[in-house]
Order: sequence, then C-alpha cells, then structure tokens
Amino acid sequence: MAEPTPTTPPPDPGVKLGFFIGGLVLALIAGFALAKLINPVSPTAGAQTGAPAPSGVPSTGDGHNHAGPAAAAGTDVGGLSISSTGYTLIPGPFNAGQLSFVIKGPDGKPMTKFAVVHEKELHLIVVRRDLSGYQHVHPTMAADGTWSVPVSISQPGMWRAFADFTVLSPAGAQTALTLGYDLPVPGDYQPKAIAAAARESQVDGQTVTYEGTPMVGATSPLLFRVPGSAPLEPYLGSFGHLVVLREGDLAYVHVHPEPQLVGGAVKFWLSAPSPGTYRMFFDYQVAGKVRTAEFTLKVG
Ligand SMILES: [Cu+2]
Repeated sequence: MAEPTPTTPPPDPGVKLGFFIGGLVLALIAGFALAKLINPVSPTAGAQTGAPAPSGVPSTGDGHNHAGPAAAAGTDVGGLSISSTGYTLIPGPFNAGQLSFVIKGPDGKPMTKFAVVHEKELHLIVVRRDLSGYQHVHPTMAADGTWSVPVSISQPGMWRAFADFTVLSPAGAQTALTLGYDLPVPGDYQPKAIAAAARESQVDGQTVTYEGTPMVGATSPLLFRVPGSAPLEPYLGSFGHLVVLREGDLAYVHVHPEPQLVGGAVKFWLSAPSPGTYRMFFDYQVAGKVRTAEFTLKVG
C-alpha cells in the first residue's frame, strides 16, 4: 500500500458553527477521536470553550475542534490534570471492579449537563501507567452528577483514568475537556515494557495496519485498515476511534477523525505534540464486535 501522499490539510478549524455538517471534522480524544462542537480557541490544558450550539444542530457527529492543527501543534494534549478551566474531577470510591467521580463546575457544584459527543456524554479511558490494560468505557451519571462504571482493574500498579467530555454551563456554553487522575492498585507491580514500534497489530486473529508518519509541528494523516476482514462498521458515530497516549507522562493526544472511510480506511489527523514514544489505541467494529488494535509509534 502506498504511503498517503501529501497531506491535504484537514478542514479549516475556523469554520463557524453554522457551517457544520454532521461529521465535518475539525482539528480529540481523545486523544480520542471525539467530535465536539466548539469554537476555535487555543487549547489550555486540553480545554476548549465555545458558544452554545445553535438549535437544530445535532449534538452528535459534529466536528471536534481543538484549535487549528497548526496552532495546536505541540500543545494539543489533555489528561495531564485533574482540573482545568474551572472544572475539577473529584474522584469517588474506587475498587478493582468499579470507579466513580463527579465533575465540579466553577461554582463548586457537580455538573449534570453534558453534550452528547460520539453518542455518549462522557468517554472514559482507563490504562495502567505502563500503557497496558487499555479500556474504553462509558460511565452512567446519576441525577446528582455522580458518574460510575464497572472497570476491570486487577493488575497492581498505578493506573490512570481519562474522562473525555464536553460540559454545558447553565448558560449553554460548551467546554470540551479531558481530565485525568490516578488509580492506585496495591500489589507487586511488574511494569511491562512497551512493544516495539510497528505498523501492524494483531487482535483476536485480525490484522490491523496503519499508514502515515506523524510528525511534530505538522498535522499528518493516519489511515487504519483491517485487511481481509468484513467491512468496518460505524461505532459510536464514527468508523473508528483513536486514543493516543504519550509514554512517560500519559499525555492524551487529540486526534481528529474523518467522518467517512477513505478507500476503505479510517482516516485520522494527528499532530504529535513532541518527539517521543506513543501508544495508539484504535477502536473499531467489524461484524458487530468492537476490538482495539494497539500500536507503538515513535516520533523523532
Ligand atoms: Cu467512548
């Protein structure tokens, strides 16, 4: 397969809300490829604040804009902090099978209004600090703003949870955030070495590949394929979701998806925030089953 050629820039992130078409992608989440509807504002600790969505604009499948690819280069990470732009994640009880938290707003009260992004109000990524044990789950919120979800955290070590969401202020303003916090699991921690960099990954008997060469300071396309499998299916409003975490500090790198398959591949746009080693987690669905392919990526 040919390397993707010259990088067509992603859609202009400065596009105004009124020009949004479902799935138009702008400059996540999230690390994960969450589409969120917001104005272009320089990211601060992974935060984006924007105006309320005009009525009639669907709240799912909208572009997710973490400032422009160029403007964001080198800075577009989240998840390093438990608090950002007035919003703070307050961890609740945690054990190996369940975790919970609330998101408090600037007034100190739990937030209860969240925008639906990629079909969910909040996406939670859990991974051990050695980048093993990746899980992508969707907590449910109680009426008082307490989020909770079953997780499978049985291996000892320090784990990290990333809550990726867009909160709605009482006035309707949207703030997209990724807040991260640690989950200590007692026991004899034997960190796993990160796998060597590779463009191919095996999951459940399926081979998953990617093309593209992410760089620092430029936004580059990444195309993921599952050759030989049944066609990729939409999952949470997109043909795939990509979470990219930086080894060393687990910065959550925002990735920007294209809404449609491109030549059978799921296409993302990624600007590496720095040189270093990254672990990419590609969630995709084939024949009704969601799997995650993992890749180590080295950026020089
Ligand atoms: Cu999710």
